[in-house]
Amino acid sequence: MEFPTYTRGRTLRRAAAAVAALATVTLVASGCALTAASDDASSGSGSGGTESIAFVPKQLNNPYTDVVLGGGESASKAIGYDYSVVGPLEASASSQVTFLNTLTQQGTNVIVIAANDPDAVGPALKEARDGGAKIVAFDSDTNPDYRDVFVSQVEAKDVALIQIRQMSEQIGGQGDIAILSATANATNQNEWIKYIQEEVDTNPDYAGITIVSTVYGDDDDAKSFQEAQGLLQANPDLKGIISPTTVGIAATARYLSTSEYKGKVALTGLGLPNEMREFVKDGTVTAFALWDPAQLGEVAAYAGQALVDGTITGEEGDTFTAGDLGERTVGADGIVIVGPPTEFDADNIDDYDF
Ligand code: RAM
Repeated sequence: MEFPTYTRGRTLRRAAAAVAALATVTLVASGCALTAASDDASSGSGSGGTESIAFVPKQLNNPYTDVVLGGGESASKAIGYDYSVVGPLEASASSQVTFLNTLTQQGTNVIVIAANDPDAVGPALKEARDGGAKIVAFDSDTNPDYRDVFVSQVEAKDVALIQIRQMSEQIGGQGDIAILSATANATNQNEWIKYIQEEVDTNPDYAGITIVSTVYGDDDDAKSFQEAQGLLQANPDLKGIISPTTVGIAATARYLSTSEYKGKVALTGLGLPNEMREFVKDGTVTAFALWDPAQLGEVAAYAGQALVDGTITGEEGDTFTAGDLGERTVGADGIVIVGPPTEFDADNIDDYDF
């Protein structure tokens, strides 16, 4: 499954936008002033009659986030909203609360949040909504009580099914495997892991597979690397690792690539093609999956606009147009699916640039 040609061109442009977003984020991080990093410093959030949209990712220093924000920024510009990004440098449960409080004080019209914890952000989001803000969750959902819609990359169960299938194919359906996740509270990670476990427990195709351990690299490169190393030390018979996080899979691949396990212990999960290319080419990784992260940011921005102008309220069946990406429908529980997932391997990885 590949993105159509028009999407490829857009992807390349978005990669450039992501670099710009990264530059912004780097400035913010190095200044240790984690405040709004607007495109145009003179256009404060919510000022001058222009609607404002603020993205609050799980953490700033994450290459995946940068690609999502590239899409969010270009769509925000297209709809004429003041765009900003604020967020923590690490993805701990309550790390986003102070940023949300500031956005509420500034009267931000749309808050787009990837939640580090479904409930820790609840009171701050409730206050934002009481002040009139629309809340779009993306990537990692909040408790549904605290947002208007959740823009989900792909159906959560499908994300899990791809990963366990790929793992099973790579280890011949037999053996002990482990999961190397992001943070322990992340809604998206926990949902995917739940469905992977459910498949292993109930699908006869996976009867020969046992998940022996789940560890957390906290979407921190060094910690993820150490956790990968620890998994192999603690489980000498391990046949494979599933890492449903771009940070985790890249760090695990780096560890495996120079270890005695290279080519012997399978690794799959969710990765950025640009970070995984060398490990596919050197034989550390056979196949992994992801969606187009920029589209996630784009659909989230358009969903925010549709909430502000009243096109949607978050009810099932509501529809809105996400720019060139076309019409999207709000499904059950206020979930909007971006899709589709793509599987990457040696044959197609050079076709992608994100
Ligand atoms: C990491 C984060 C993010 C997840 C991707 C696949 O960058 O954990 O939440 O969606 O991986």
